[in-house]
Amino acid sequence: MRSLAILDSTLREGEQFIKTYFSLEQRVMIARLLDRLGVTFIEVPSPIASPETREAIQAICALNLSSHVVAHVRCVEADVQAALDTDVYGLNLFFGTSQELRSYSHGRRIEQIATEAVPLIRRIREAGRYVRFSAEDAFRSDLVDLLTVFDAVVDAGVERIGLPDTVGIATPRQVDRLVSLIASRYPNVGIEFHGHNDTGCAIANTISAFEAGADCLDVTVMGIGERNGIASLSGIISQLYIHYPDLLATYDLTQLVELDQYVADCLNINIPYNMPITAPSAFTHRAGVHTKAVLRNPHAYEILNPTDFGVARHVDIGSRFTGRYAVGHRAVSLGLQLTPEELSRLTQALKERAESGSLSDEEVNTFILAWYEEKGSLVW
Ligand code: HCA
Ligand code: CU
Repeated sequence: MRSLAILDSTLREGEQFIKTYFSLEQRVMIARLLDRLGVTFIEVPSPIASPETREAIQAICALNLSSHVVAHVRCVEADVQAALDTDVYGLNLFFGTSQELRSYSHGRRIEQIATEAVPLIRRIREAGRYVRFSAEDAFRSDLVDLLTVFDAVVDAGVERIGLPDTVGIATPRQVDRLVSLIASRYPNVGIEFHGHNDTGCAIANTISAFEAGADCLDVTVMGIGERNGIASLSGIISQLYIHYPDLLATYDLTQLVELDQYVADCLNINIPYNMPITAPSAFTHRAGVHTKAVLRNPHAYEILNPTDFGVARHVDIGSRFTGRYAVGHRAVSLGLQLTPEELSRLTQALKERAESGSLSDEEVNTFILAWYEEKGSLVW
């Protein structure tokens, strides 16, 4: 079986999201929750960012988690030294290789990038730490430039090379091609993929990278990050759960909802309505056609079993699209016996009532009970 590492970057990329500010206590709590879930890597910012950040990194390292703590650092002597002076497991180096970043960000030529990165990689290896090198903006980089840099850093001893789609420009097919090419050229190092969501392709691109040979996938909780973020942890987990369940054997998936909710609370936001698995409506069924089938067998419209994630399925019957079968089911759960003819009339009445606005579960129950009593008074 292939192995796969999930790298969660909520504490690094996630802090680059406009709404994020994590206190020390929150950073530590997020690391604990990620560890409980079972991610392989927890990425933290460079300790050079601030004394508070350094303190948080050390506090997280002191937890002795099973997840490996890796610091995201520029290929700069001072940054590397600061990270080596902490107890992190490893260093995730990055250097922009595209024309855009070389012109407007750091101003280096390709040869200079390799020359500056190589001694730092050697140093990190000599210090006995894990090291990964990412070519920032890989998908807008010239292929020859990319290979020039990767040849040098692989030779210097990196354990993984990173292919970030920094601006979210790639299509799943482009990701497949580049990752396949890099995987066949460097069979002895791992490949990490980091996909931004500017065009909504982050999850698709990240899965495409895995299928093409990447062995480390970057995510953040709810996909938070720079601009509109990267692939979400729950999105990647949902795909793996369906297509590669063995890779999640060591994960405790029941932690996911608590983790997303915790980070949402830190940010003072709701979990987005379309978040895989953790959205409040992720397991809610509404239309009559759906609810009928789901009540017979959830598998009809569900590919993820909510109980595996510690959450409950919800069958909504308070809309104008409600159906007889689901309404009958609810009536039975309320202890009512209805004839087929009564059930048809009740369903019709409920649909008419819902034309002026959907009803909550409680409102539906009240409506059904009131309708039943009314019917009784008409009968008796
Ligand atoms: C950044 C850019 C980065 C780095 C990813 C990586 C990106 O915010 O510094 O190190 O692999 O998207 O390129 O997040
Ligand atoms: Cu990024």
